[in-house]
This record gives sequence, C-alpha cells and structure tokens, in this order.
Amino acid sequence: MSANLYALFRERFPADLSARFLETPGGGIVDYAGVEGETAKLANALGALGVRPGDRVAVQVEKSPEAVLLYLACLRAGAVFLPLNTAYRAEEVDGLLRDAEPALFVCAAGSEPTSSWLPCIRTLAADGSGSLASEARVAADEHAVVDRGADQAAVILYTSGTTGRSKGAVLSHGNLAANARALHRAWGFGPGDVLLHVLPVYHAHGLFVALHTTLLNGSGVIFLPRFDTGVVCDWLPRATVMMGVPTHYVRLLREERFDAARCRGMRLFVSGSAPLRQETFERFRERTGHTILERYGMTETGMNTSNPLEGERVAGSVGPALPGVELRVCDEHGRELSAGEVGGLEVRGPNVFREYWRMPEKTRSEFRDGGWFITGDLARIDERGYVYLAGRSKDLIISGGLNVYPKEVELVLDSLPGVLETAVFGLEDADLGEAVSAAVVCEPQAGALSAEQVIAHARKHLAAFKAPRRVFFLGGLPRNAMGKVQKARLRDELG
Ligand code: MCA
Ligand code: AMP
Repeated sequence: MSANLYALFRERFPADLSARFLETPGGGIVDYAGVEGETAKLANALGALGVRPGDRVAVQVEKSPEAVLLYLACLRAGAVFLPLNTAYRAEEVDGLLRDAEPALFVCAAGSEPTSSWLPCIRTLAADGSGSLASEARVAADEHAVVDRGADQAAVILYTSGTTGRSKGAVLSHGNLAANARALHRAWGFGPGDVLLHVLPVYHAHGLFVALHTTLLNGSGVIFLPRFDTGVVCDWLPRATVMMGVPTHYVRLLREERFDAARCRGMRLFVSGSAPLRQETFERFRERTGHTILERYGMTETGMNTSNPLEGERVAGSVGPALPGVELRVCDEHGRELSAGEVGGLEVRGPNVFREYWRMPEKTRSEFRDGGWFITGDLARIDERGYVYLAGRSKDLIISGGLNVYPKEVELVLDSLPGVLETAVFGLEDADLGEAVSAAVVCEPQAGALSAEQVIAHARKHLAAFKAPRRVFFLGGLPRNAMGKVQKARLRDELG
C-alpha cells in the first residue's frame, strides 16, 4: 500500500465530508469535501506547470487555508513541500532557493523574486491571472494520490546551522506519519475535538504537530491568521485543544479577559518549541485550572517526548519519550551515561529525518552508528524516564519560539563597515524567552556606530526576528585560553 501521507489522512476523513476542516474568523470554511476537491485541482495545476513527483515546491506565503491546501496538494502529487518563513528577506530566500532548486516557487503577489534561473514562479491567491489558485480553478477535480514509499521525501524544512549555513532537513512520508500517529494517540484526540490554531504554518509545530493530529482525527480547526490574545479569547470557548509556544501563554496571562470560564470547554493546552518557565506553568494553572502539557521536539525529528495526558505533568520536564521513540544521554564520544547524569541527548525512531538535503557529510556527522541522531540539546533522564532539558551544546537562541543561529547574525554584523568583530547571544526576556543580543567591537579608527545602525543593518539582510534587540559596544570580546569567545560570560555580565 502507498505510504503517501495524504492517503493516510484520507482514510481518516469523516464519513460525512461536509464536516468542517478549517474555519477562519472571517467566516471562511473548508470542509473535507473541499479538501479532497481543492487538493486534486491544485495537484493538477502543479502537474500542468511541470511539477513531477519528487520535485520541490518552495512556498513563501502568508498563513491561509489556501496555503494548507497547497501543502496537502503537494503531498497528494508526490511533490516535496518546502515552506519558507514569511519574515525571510529576499537574500535569505535566494540562498535557500539556490540550494533547493525547486521546480516551482509560490510567493505573495508583489514579492516575486527577480532571479531568472528559477524555472517557474506563481503567486497563490486567486486575485489575478498567473496565480496558482486561478490555474487550479479551471483544473479537473480528480487526481490520484501518487504512490510514495515511507522513505520518500514529503517535506524539506530549512534550519540554520552553527556555521551560519542553512540545512534542509528532509522528512519522509513515513517520518511524518509515525509522529502524527504517536501524537494523535498520546494526546487523546477523539470525536468532538476542535483545535484552536494560532501558529505559523511554515514550521513543524503549526504545520505538522497541530494539523496532522487534527487530520488523523478527521476533525475541525479554528484557523486564526495570527496570534492575537483578544481573538484567541473570542474563540477559546469553541475549542478543545490549543498548541502554542511559551510566548503565547505568557501573553495570554497578560490578557484580562483570559480566565477559567473561557477555558471551560478546553481539554488540552500544549506548549513546546522553547522552554516553558515554571512561573508560567504555575500561573496558568492558577488562572485557568488547566495544567499545560509540555512536549519537546525538533524540526529534524518531529516530537520526541511529551508529558502524559493522564498522569503527572511535571513543570520543568518535557516528559518521557513518546511511544516508538528511543532516547539516550551520552558524553561527547557517544558513550551512554547513567540515569540522572547530564549529557548530550540522542534520539532514534521512525520519526527521525533521513538526511540534510545534499549535505551527506553534515548528515553523517550528526548521526552516530546505529541511527542515533545527536540533537544538540543537553538533558538528564530520571528513573521514571522523564526528560529534563538542561541547556544546549549547539549555539542557538530561541526567540518567541523561532530559532536564531548566532553565527548567521554575526556574519551579517561583521560585514558592517567599522565593525571589527561581534558576538551574538541570547539574554533572558520575559516575553520572548530569549532576546537576540549583540556585543560589537568597532575598528579603533572608525567613527562611532550607533545601536540603531547595527540593528538597521541586520534588518536589511535578515528576517527582523533575527535582528538584535539589544546592542552592547565593547572594547574587546572576552575569550578563553583557546581564543574562543566566552558567550556565557557575556550573558552573565550583560544580562
Ligand atoms: C515577531 N517578531 C519577533 C518574533 N516574532 N521578534 C523576535 N522574536 C520573534 N519570535 C517581531 C517582528 O519582526 C515585528 O518587529 C514585531 O515582532 C511584531 O511582529 P508580529 O508578526 O506582529 O509578531 P507577533 O505576532 O507578536 O509574533 C510573536 C509570536 C510569533 C506570536 C511569538 O513569533 C510566533 O508565532 N512564534 C511561534 C513560532 C513557531 O511556530 N515556532 C515553532 C518552530 P517589527 O515590527 O519591529 O518589524 S518549530 C520548532 O521549534 C520545533 C519543531 C518544535 O519543538 O516545535
Ligand atoms: P527547531 O530547530 O526549530 O526545530 O527547534 C528545535 C529546538 O527547540 C530543540 O532542539 C530544543 O532546543 C528546542 N525546544 C523544542 N521544544 C522545547 C521545549 N519544550 N523546551 C525547551 N526547548 C525546546
């Protein structure tokens, strides 16, 4: 049988296809019959544009029901979906497209790239000729679900790396199906569930964790275009499940209208992508009576652990391994440590990605023999199997649930005339968890630079969320005996 993920979803569609899949606050509704018909039309439109199974379809569009349908259409057509954060600037997008070599790039009207080497560019919305939606509208509403093996690529998600160069994590139909099944069961999805969707759909959290569990459940989603605490309060009484990053919960707690009465119909709040502070966990429970369920995952692996639905949800722990996922804690040579010792967390299972796109060396160096993937997170596992994250061995900042790799920002800041060297690091931030911060050393003979100039330079070349929020001008960077910049010292002294 085909392992195409769309086929699995289709098996689970509700018997009555007029049941709602997506509902937007503006009154837009996509029912399951619409999913079937529209994805067929889009798949036919993709084929007419020359997209063949295995080809990449890169997509940088605002969150919308059409974007979700395009994702499902790519699965159905056997194309490899490649979503890009809408905050990425033209030069970031250009670099990724050159690496991915998509057969088609779908973008927002007005932001078509000028790159002449791209074979095919389309906008998504049906607001003019030359858009994918207008081509789909006249296409046939039947299309086979293209046969795919479990190991074949379904999606490529780019994540930056410690070297500043982005890597495309290739996720297969089998990876995504395994994780969706595990989460659907672990989180007790069933009849009557309605998911309040507040996340972007260009990352694993909003695209896979939230939507796949719902699709396996054949149920409905209240699909908010963006996270806004007032709008969330309006819609919570109709929902049963919400998934968010810690910043969402911090912001909800600041909203007066957010109270237990509004959450009466809710059965589950899930948090992930960044550490949930104990204070947020406790204040949330006091305010609503609900205990947030924290889980842990990665783009490369999907979800690895989850606090239990039934049983104790421990503040500060991301819970035990999900069924089918194996975890171990090792030293830097891959030797397993004993229970309770802190070391590098490694993971193995059907959820773990296949490879980094066209980076065989990088793939090899991130795996150990036996298929263990080195997550770059530090952790300990207690005798009950609960995992406690204890920091990261990778140099990564997580701001509002979005990853920022310091090296990428440092390379841009270093290119600003007058800058001698920089170090980028995260400082604790009540709203974002960590705020991107930069220590800048100027050339002695250069004129004085301002923090505004440094930030403007970063925003010109990088997505705004990667730009430093705080800039410190120093006479030199603290270094250890090996000459390595001591970022921990910068965090301690400047935080
Ligand atoms: C927006 N801005 C940010 C961030 N988001 N700055 C720093 N960090 C951020 N995360 C900036 C914008 O550039 C803008 O600046 C200003 O904030 C307002 O923009 P807006 O879009 O209105 O922001 P917002 O709606 O307040 O967004 C904050 C947010 C959002 C809701 C926390 O970032 C968000 O949805 N984060 C979730 C990301 C996510 O899905 N992560 C999962 C990754 P200006 O106006 O100056 O230009 S997947 C993953 O990590 C793994 C698999 C896992 O475990 O889940
Ligand atoms: P990404 O590369 O965007 O997939 O981000 C994955 C990283 O987010 C992980 O390697 C962790 O460092 C972090 N992360 C995800 N969930 C949690 C969590 N619940 N607590 C702490 N960190 C998390």
